[in-house]
Amino acid sequence: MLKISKKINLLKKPLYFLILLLLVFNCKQKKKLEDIKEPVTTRIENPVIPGYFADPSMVKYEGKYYVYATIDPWGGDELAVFESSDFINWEQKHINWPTKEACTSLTSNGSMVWAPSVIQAKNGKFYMYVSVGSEIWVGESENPLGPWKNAKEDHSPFIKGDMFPEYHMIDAEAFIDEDGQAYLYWGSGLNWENGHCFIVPLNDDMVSFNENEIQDITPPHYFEAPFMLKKNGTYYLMYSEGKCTDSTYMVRYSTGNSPYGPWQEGANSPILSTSKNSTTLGPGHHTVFNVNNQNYIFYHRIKDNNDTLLRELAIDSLNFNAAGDILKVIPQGGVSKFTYE
Ligand code: FUB
Repeated sequence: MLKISKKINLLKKPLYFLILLLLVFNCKQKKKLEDIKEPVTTRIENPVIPGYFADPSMVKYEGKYYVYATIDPWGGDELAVFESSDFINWEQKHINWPTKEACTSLTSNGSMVWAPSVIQAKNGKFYMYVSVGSEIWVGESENPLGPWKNAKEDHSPFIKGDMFPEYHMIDAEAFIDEDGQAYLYWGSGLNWENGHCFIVPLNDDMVSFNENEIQDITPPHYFEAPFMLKKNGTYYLMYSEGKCTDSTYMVRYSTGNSPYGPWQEGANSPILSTSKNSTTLGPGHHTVFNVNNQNYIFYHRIKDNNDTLLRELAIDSLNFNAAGDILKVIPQGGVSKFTYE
């Protein structure tokens, strides 16, 4: 009996040895794989989101960034909407409103869904001001991804296309001042000329205003895409000049001491225009946001304008000098990665 079990043990020895060898090999392989670390992404590269999109607006909410943009060429039946927690990896989402179908009125033309501006108001809700059919519509939602609805009970446009027939009633942008007062800026020109910028203070509900309070506050060299930025008590009205289909498109700014101006064109304006090598072509219709005390300009640039207009989203740092002038943006192909704030 003893002899037999000894024999079996002898037979088992090489097997044990083989298993041991395999275990050691496996551990070494695992260690090797652990040593091959994933490359650490340290930059947000342009284009920020693959694909053809324009006129970006961005909100931050509960650890995520939400981007809303025009689908190129010339808008779609809906907006392009994206969600990200690091501004590098994006997931496309779909929201129920605005659609071309839901935002069509007796005063609309055939233009598609364009140029959103989304903002979170004092009441915590989100409001969207968006151009559809060359008029401005207002929507509201509890969450950046909806459900959204036309905030006007009669489902009519917020700014009708025929309000000022000599100008283009598009490109709305909301701004909430430090005292809590909200304003809406909007306006462009027709046939690429004579762009005008209008402002109206919004009522506390964010979805109504007094028509008698509308003012034309057009700053120097304005065409469209207003964006208001307030810093150290100065109001920086930023906007685009030129034709958004070619290299003449650029970002300018003027400063004033109230949301209404009066405006003086800023030093260094235009601050962002077509670069010498044209990698940045016709940049414009931007938004500005601040993360960890750094301002960023988030805009579109032309990728292709041969047969049709295809634009893509780009980001660069936006900086000021000691006198408060905005410095010219020299496109860097992106920015260093930032952490959510
Ligand atoms: O995307 C359509 C139009 O192009 C926008 O309304 C303009 O600002 C220009 O970017």
